[in-house]
Amino acid sequence: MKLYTRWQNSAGERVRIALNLKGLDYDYVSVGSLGAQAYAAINPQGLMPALELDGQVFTQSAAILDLLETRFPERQLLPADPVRRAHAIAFGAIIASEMHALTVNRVRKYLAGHGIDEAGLAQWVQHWQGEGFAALEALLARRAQDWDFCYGEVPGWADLHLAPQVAAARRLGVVLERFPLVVAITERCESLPAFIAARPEAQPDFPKNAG
Ligand SMILES: N[C@@H](CCC(=O)N[C@@H](CS)C(=O)NCC(=O)O)C(=O)O
Repeated sequence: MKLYTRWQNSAGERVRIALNLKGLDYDYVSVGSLGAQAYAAINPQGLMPALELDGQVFTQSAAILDLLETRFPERQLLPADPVRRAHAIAFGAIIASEMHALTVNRVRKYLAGHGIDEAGLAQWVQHWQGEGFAALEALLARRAQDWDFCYGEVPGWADLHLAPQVAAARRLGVVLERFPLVVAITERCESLPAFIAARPEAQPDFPKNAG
């Protein structure tokens, strides 16, 4: 199994955490080591991550996570209970489909190239991240139980979306004090080997001069 990713790739970090939680070995392929054309032949969208499994390439982190969940079911990432499962999927979708999609680097670059200045960009990021984290915090506050992780006593689908998004928000200067449950659960995740090994600084292509 090959994972095409890059050290700083929060969608890829979700998949790295999932692979680690499931205890699956994989080959890390740094997309930077391939030319853009070579990678476009692997993933026509040119985005990371992509997963190669059984001779096929799979793209989009949500689809990759679903594939891993069904193909390697031994350590389930989604709760078995259908209600909790739906909440966990919704939680991940808020992050992947809305918060991340609206503030990802290429969107910020596009806005910057279309007359939005630095203050406007910061406002854009604060708005979408703030709105997203407020929804996540509210969802966590109304859970059926005060679990240690988002939707259970072990980390899973929702948590592997949350931790990379919090890290990205911190990089973008988003203030998270208003979201104590988000922060507490993220800190719990950040102390676990599966999450630590997925962090940007733990990746083989992490630049030596990066902070
Ligand atoms: N919806 C996609 C998002 C993938 C995505 O936007 N990846 C970013 C990095 S986190 C990327 O490849 N950026 C490179 C680029 O925009 O050229 C997924 O969940 O896999």
